[in-house]
Amino acid sequence: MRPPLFRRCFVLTQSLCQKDPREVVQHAVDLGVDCVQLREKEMTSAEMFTWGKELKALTDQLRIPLVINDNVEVAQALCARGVHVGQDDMHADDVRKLVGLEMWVGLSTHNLDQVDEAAEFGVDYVGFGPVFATETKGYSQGLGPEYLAAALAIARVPLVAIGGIQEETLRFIPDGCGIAQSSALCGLE
Ligand code: 3NM
Repeated sequence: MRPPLFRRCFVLTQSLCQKDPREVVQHAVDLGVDCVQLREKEMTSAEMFTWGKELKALTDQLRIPLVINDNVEVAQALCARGVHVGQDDMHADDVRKLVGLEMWVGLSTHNLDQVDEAAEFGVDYVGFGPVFATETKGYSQGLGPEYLAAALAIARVPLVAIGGIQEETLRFIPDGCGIAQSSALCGLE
């Protein structure tokens, strides 16, 4: 399998941050974050572009990639490193056709079939979750670390575990698996 593109992704939503999100990003990078995904489901494209432009300048300065959740147009306008889509967003195949080969395409997956088929869509990595229960997305139960290990075993592209990954749950994540975290990092003081 190809090596991971990043090891620890900060899934950033401005409204979840306890402090100025710019400071939170800086702090997260000091803790080892090597990718930021901008996930702003409530913002208009224009709002996302304005905020994303500022964030892009910051991530460029910090020399880490910026990935945009769901909005291909904003990702392209910002010259972001990648775009991440869910199962109900634009199909990963169509995203790839739009963005070409230079931009990363990431896809959220939630079961083994989705992990297996993702490679056919030419994605660069898959997110897999929720591994643990998480209030961020309203999941009261996670898929569990054993199912994560099964997903990792069949994945043909790098896999990033997501959902409820906190200090206490980190030790259940197998080697070779990237992680993506939202609340654990948005809550940084
Ligand atoms: N996607 P936290 S779980 C954005 O299962 C997201 O695909 C998930 O936030 C998936 O780190 C999730 O606070 C929430 O649990 C991640």
